[in-house]
Amino acid sequence: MDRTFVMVKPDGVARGLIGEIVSRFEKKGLRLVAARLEKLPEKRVMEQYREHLEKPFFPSLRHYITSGPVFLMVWEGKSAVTVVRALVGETDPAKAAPGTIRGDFALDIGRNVVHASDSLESAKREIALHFTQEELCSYKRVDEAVLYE
Ligand code: IDP
Ligand code: MG
Repeated sequence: MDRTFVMVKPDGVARGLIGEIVSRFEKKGLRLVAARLEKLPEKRVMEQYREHLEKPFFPSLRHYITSGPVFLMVWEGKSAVTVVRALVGETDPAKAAPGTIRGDFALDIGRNVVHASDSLESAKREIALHFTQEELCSYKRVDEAVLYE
């Protein structure tokens, strides 16, 4: 079982897409382990996007991510990192396939609705950045007996 970090960005929250996005991961069979609605402090945004600090788009990314509340989540399941990235779609919504979250709900790379960890390593780092160990819930879905071989 892997864990991954997912965040509905301020545009997604403001557009009322939290439920739709949560629903897609639930239907896939993933298990929600933690969640919180929060306006991110600058410091955590810098940590979250540390690989992009020097990129030309970073100032606008930082401004946008702190412009309103985000919905932070941890999802767990078989190959969760890979599965969630596939459900989210490509970074640029213009290239994201229909059926993906970005493919279905976004137009602009700077307003692409959702973030998801890109590797197990970044998932581990991002989960620890936003959640304490105590906030990560341990339970089973009743359908897990038939979801897995
Ligand atoms: P990802 O979110 O698909 O992992 P990254 O390359 O890690 O994509 O970029 C992080 C975020 O930075 C993107 O989701 C997007 O919001 C923003 N971003 C990336 N590239 C650009 C760009 O060229 N212009 C504006 N924003 C960008
Ligand atoms: Mg990324």
